[in-house]
Amino acid sequence: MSDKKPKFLAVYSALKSELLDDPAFEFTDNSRQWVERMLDYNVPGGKLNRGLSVIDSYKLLKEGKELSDDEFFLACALGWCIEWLQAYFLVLDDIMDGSHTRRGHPCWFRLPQVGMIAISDGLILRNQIFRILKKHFRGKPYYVDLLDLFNEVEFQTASGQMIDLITTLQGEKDLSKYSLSIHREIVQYKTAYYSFYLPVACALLMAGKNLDNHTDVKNVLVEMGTYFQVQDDFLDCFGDPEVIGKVGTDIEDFKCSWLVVKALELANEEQKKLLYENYGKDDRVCVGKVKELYQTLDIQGAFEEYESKSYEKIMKQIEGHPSKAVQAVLKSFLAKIYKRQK
Ligand code: DMA
Ligand code: MG
Ligand code: MG
Ligand code: MG
Repeated sequence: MSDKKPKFLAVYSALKSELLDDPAFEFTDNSRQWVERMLDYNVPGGKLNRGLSVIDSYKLLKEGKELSDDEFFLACALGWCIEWLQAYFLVLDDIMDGSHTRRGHPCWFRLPQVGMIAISDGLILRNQIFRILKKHFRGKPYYVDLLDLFNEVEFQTASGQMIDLITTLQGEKDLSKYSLSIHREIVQYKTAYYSFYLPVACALLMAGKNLDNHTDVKNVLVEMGTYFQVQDDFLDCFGDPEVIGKVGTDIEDFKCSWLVVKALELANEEQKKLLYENYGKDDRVCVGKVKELYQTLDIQGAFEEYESKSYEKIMKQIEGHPSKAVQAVLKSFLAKIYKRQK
């Protein structure tokens, strides 16, 4: 199905039209134009992996049976709810991280007319998820479970963002406090649940499954999500901005990134001192020194080792799963992200 993406994008247009005609709010031309521009700028421009994963997962769970038009639309709508959730978190994340670019364009809040209106837009994006769910899933037997799922995952992600941010306060006091276990906790919460567990959980609910019976799938997906965020940390420093569409800010922001944790592990006393003196400074020269140290310590090599070990570990976990259909879902996910450049 190579025409999946255009069909998925067509559902975006349909959902957007519905939201712009939401009878619960009296739109003016002005507010309607604002929301439309805000949506087009922030929702559809990413890789769409999370959204498309819902369709793929649902298909695999149906073991190859063709989806009806209705089923296809619903799987797309859930996929878009995840893309909306992601847009909401990214709009706010870019403010909090002081980022400049996203998906090859200035971050939404960097646009002169937008600024802190972006916070309001984030809230609108968040609320629209539940407008979409209400309109299309209210009558479904799994509606309550769907609401609960989105609420739980949003709570996990927001909590992850909080610890991502407050951990830097500790790092500023004593960088050597950063550890793999702190890093793991942050990335699990801020990234793994919404990016990996949520799409599959949506598909499971649509297929009439009870999520309580699928904690093993959840564990594999959380492991995959963790690996995905380590890649994100790596690309923040070593990725090509032209390819990833954003310029990294983790070093300037004092983030508890996988790279700095690894560097602390490998550095001698002198190199640690260099890190203490230059990490977390919004200064080109300091950032350059940190990057240079990463090269000296061959953090790139350490990452490659992590990447292949992690791949093997996840593959083993997947192959231990009793269902071939579930294995296929998980393997297709892993294949999509293994050695990704963006
Ligand atoms: C982002 O982590 C996590 C969420 C929930 C948006 P990040 O700040 O490393 O993401 P990015 O590198 O895309 O700004
Ligand atoms: Mg960020
Ligand atoms: Mg962030
Ligand atoms: Mg990042």
